[in-house]
Amino acid sequence: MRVAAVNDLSSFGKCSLIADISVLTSMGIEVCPVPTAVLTAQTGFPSYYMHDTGDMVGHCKEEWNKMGVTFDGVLTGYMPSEQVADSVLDFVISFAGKDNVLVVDPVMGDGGRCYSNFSEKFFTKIKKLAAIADMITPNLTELLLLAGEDPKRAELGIMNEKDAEEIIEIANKVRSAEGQSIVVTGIPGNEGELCNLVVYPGGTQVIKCKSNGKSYSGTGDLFAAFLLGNILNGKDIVTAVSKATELIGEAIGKTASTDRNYGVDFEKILKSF
Ligand code: PXL
Repeated sequence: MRVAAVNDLSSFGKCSLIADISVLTSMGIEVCPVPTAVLTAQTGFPSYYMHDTGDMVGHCKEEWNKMGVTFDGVLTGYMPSEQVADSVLDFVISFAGKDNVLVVDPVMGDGGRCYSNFSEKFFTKIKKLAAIADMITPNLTELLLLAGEDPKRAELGIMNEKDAEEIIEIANKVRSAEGQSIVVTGIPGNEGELCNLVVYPGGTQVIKCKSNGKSYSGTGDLFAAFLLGNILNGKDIVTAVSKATELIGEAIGKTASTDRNYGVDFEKILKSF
């Protein structure tokens, strides 16, 4: 099995390519990174430097087409600009198809707020990418953005069945095709619980894990990578979401830092998954 992981490389934050490469490699899956940017730390830190990788995504597309390589899965995450998002769309059109699995994590914001790279033009590209994906893994802020609703409503949580029904309704508005699955990640539940809500061709389900109520950097990336790995390893969507939810809960439980920017200590638990 081989996956193209289209994401940034951030030295601090335990996110993006670090998460993708660690998780998928530990599952016996080859990872070919497509670096969208290189950063000293993820953009939630008060200060960071971002190195522009130029048209690396475009060169990956051209060179890999010359090599005639194919992928069983394509995973996309953070993109720094509208221009890079455009190249990612080209890359995906070139390498994702009906014979492989495309997972799009529409990284745009969190906690009701958009990240600094967000613009209307950027949003247009992300919407195009999300529309052609087999699976998308937005957090609540990103789901609301994709549904054309106010992201500030991201204070929504799942405290009861009615809350879940409301989020399912929004997810169904975003779903581009009957065959598409949407996993809404990191929704706050009762007593610090973390909920992931999956809307898939066979139905809907809320899957929960224990948490300390903090929203750590990189958990969405770990989740998306482990979800794709499980799907490629033959698990059904509900089992894959359950296992990915368990991984995040365990990783949060083992995390020493209370500073969300440093991410979770997933290294401590990966070998037991
Ligand atoms: O985990 C999402 C993410 C990925 N990459 C970078 C980020 C963020 C979230 O802030 O800044 C560079």
